[in-house]
Amino acid sequence: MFEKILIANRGEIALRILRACKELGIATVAVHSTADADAMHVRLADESVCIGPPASKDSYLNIPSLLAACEITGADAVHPGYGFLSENARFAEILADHNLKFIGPKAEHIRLMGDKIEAKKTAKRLGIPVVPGSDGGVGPEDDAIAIAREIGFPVLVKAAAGGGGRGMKVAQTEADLLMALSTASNEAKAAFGDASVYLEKYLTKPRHIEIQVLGDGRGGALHLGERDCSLQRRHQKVWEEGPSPILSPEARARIGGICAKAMQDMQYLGVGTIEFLHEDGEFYFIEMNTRIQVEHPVTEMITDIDLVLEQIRIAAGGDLPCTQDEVNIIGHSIECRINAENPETFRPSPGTITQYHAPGGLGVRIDSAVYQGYKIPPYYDSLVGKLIVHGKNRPECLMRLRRALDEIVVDGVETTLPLFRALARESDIIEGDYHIHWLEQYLAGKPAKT
Ligand code: MV4
Repeated sequence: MFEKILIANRGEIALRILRACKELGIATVAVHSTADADAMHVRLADESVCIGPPASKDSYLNIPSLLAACEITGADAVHPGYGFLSENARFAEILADHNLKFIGPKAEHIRLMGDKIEAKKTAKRLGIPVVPGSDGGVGPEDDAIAIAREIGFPVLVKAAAGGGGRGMKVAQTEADLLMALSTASNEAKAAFGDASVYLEKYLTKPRHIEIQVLGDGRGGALHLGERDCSLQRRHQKVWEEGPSPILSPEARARIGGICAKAMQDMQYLGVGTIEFLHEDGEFYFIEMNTRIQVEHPVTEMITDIDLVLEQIRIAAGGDLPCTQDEVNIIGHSIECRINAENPETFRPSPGTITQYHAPGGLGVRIDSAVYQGYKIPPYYDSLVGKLIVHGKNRPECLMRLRRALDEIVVDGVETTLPLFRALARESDIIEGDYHIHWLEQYLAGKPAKT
């Protein structure tokens, strides 16, 4: 097992990783920018190193500074959390070159899944159902109109280097297609330095359902059920839950089995998420994420498997925690991402938290790194914390969620809590009747207060 882990992240996920390290008896090194000197992850770690000024590119993304921090403290492994360097294959390779363990998948798999065209080809080859589309990139030499006719309109132009909704354009008809291709390609070139684009059938009202997987890197792999992350705004997840309100145990076992088999075949190492769109009872692969995700607690609550702890154990060469037969989905869990933002305009609201009270009681979990008097800096994402609730079924989970949302206090900054208090009382939400456009339609129908 590792002796000392450097946590290359901040905020709630740094704290989450620290907790797993404590349980495993592993010493911890926090790194921080000058803006995060007062952060909770710095206080709770065994040691800390300041790695640069506030801007992420100069601190949390600064590879030479991180290597120096490992060297100074004698850390033998690095946990990247999510965001920042978590899906940077080059970082994983550089750590290996310095005899440091990257707590995450093999660099080749990170790189493969970072290219959405290659990821989709791999998924298809491994038997995962994919969205009908161009088999590979669509270049100037290709007859895009013929490909799109074959797929059927509307079609979606996606960037190979995109993901998370960046660089997408819908073409409703043939007349829109050439414009959509050039716009998407130019935007992709500007944003990612890679102009490659591909075409997919545009699904109009799907749900976003993702399967959690875990592999030992030697051909052993499990699936841990799904999370329904359809409630999003501008490609930012807002509310995640598991199991999906619309999936039967048979459908779960089927798609989960396909995903686990694919991960066995590629000898995947560590945690991963296979993202699907789901429409009319069918799953369509869109992307794979090779990191621990923000919403991982939903899966932890319904499987009782500590995903971050397992990430660390597996990176150190350990075995999977159980067999597929031993994975049981128990009850229901919902996570609300509480952001320091105006709940109507979503404008960030950094500043000092003047009053803070964490809710408690049966089935209530808070993953957060804030405290009363903490000043949320303006340089990073606006996540204040995650409220995660568990119940033996969805109605009980919603009941506990409403109670916890009424109890929590976060004053001094604006937060998205009022939005969650409203959502937890909406009939479509209570019935589980929503899709990827539901939240934006709901917000558009609720004019902002003057
Ligand atoms: C799609 C789609 C419809 N059809 N692909 C957006 C983020 C990226 N991961 C994939 N995305 C989409 N891909 C096809 N073929 C609709 C979206 C999409 C979306 C997906 C998941 C959650 C929210 C979304 C919001 C808008 C569009």
